[in-house]
Amino acid sequence: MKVAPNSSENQGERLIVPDLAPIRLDWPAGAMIGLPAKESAKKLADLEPLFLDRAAFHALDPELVVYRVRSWTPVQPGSEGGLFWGVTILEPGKVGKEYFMTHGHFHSNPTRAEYYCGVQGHGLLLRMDHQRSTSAEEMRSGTLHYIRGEHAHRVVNVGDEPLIFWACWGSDAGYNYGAIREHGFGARVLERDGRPVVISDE
Ligand code: PAN
Ligand code: ZN
Repeated sequence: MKVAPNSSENQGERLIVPDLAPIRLDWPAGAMIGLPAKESAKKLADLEPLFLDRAAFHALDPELVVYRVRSWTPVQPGSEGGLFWGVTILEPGKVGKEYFMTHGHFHSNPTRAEYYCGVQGHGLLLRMDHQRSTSAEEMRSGTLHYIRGEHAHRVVNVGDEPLIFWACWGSDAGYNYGAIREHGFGARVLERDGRPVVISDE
């Protein structure tokens, strides 16, 4: 709907000029239509130090795409007070007994929280504080997760179909991958007797 700037209904009002193209989401498919969404992919090779079973890791194709992230960043990364929007599509699979997972990160700015929202598949959201206390929470279609700014977060696909979740986070949240790359999380998710179990990694 367009409102004419000088119609009798809005005399004297200042109109906001829309500077962002409208977009549509295909929620269950993890698709964003009609915007300059960026897509990035993480391959096994990008996740090299994270998995427990080194031999199993090296037996797999390093070019295998483990997950894709589509994101919309309508303001500059790092600008204060803006919001980013994105979706992650995490493939099913395992390295040895360990399920495919995202790299995981702390936000550089620990005051910047995030929402995750599951739309397809079965996953576990791992959260970890700076004392390495780690918890796991089920993700399924319809689950909504509020992640505190100070908590590291990683998602593990424990199902047999792609796990799709949407996310909203601050444009000045930033990513700190280093601590996770070096020390991992306080727990891992492994398959035992056909079921996922969360085991301490301390
Ligand atoms: C998400 C993640 C996305 C991929 O958008 O960046 O799921 O996970 P990694 O960044 O750990 O590879 C998010 O948490 N943004 O802040
Ligand atoms: Zn995050």
